[in-house]
Amino acid sequence: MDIEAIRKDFPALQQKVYDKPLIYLDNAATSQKPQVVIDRITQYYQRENSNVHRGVHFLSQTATDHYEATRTRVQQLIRAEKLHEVIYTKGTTEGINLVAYSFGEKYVNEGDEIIISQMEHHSNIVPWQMLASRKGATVKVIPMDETGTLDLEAYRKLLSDRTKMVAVTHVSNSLGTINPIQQMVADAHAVGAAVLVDGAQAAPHMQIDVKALDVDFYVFSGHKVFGPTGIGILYGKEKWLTDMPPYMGGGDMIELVRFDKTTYAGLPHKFEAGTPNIADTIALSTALEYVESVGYQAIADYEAELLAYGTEKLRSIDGIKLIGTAEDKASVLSFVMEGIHPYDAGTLLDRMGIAVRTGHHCTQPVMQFFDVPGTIRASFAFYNTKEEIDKLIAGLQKVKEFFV
Ligand code: C6P
Repeated sequence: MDIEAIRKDFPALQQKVYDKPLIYLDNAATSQKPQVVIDRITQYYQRENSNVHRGVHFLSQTATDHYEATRTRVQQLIRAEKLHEVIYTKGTTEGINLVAYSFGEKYVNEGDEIIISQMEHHSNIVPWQMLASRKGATVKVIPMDETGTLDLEAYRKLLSDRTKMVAVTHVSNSLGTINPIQQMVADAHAVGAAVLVDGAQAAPHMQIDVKALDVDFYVFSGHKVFGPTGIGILYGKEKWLTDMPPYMGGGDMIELVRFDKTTYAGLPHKFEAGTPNIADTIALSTALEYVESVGYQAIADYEAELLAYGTEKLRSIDGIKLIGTAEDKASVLSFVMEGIHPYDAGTLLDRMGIAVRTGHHCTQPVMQFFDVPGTIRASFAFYNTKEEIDKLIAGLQKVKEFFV
């Protein structure tokens, strides 16, 4: 990979903040966008702007073609069997809420159980709690150990014929842990439970194969895969989506509307009410094409190098404790500094031009488990470099000198 050439594709990486070259290490929150993605959005508004699925005129048909072409690209990328198993959402959060509501409405009843894990993002906790309280169901939690690895033995014990859904993250945003999804899916299916995988942090780092994983639902956000905000993907197996009720009512999701009875459109439109986010959906395809041109294997190899390098460097600083040391990890480094609040460290790093995220990262139960108020999190993308990690390490040394 020619990192210098790749970096030139990302205008945001060229800037200075506080007169220092920006070192962007907050990719788990959102990644930067290559110029081709920005250009694609502009092109849509300059020349193609019109509503989709509604007009017979040239612009509407052009927009519809481009908008639907993204679905085909996603289908091919994630190896979904059917095109209509790909549903557009606003992002991961909406995808999970859609499934929790709609799957829950159809399949979850009083006394049923939903299994999540201790390392879930709030987006994969709260919708299930809301469903459980609506239906009189129970949410059970798979525990993890001190390295941030799920206890699969405990998971198997939680599974029973009462389990209707297992909702688990593919990659933890605050620990970096990569969970053994294929195995977890097989275990869940053995008791007849469906599985939703939160792929928000996996999609930027690896090619997702929903067929090989055999997941029932898989969700991710465009903005973390170098695409725009406001567009996400929900993959669902046809057998579930067909029988699940719509999540929202409105235009584009209907077949016939009568005051006495309304019938719904087929998949995928049943789940896509209202004028969608057309420009960003189209530009998501450009983002995915860009990532594919860099190459998933090259990305994985390079990010593994960055992770190993960063881990070793961090370990060399006294008073730093890594949070999340599982064997299988994505390029996320979460840590605390003895005697220094993460927020203070983050604020000083910011003044050096280094963008990290500090706090609970929307995973309060993880912070509770490790008994920390929050962590400092450096999350790498394929455009980051070892030189940037060196600057982070030098920055952390300065933070230490400032406070100690
Ligand atoms: N995590 C982070 O800094 P949305 O906001 O819908 O695009 O994604 C929500 C979400 C769900 N699951 C996981 C594992 C996530 O990491 C996120 C988003 C960001 O870690 C913002 S809190």
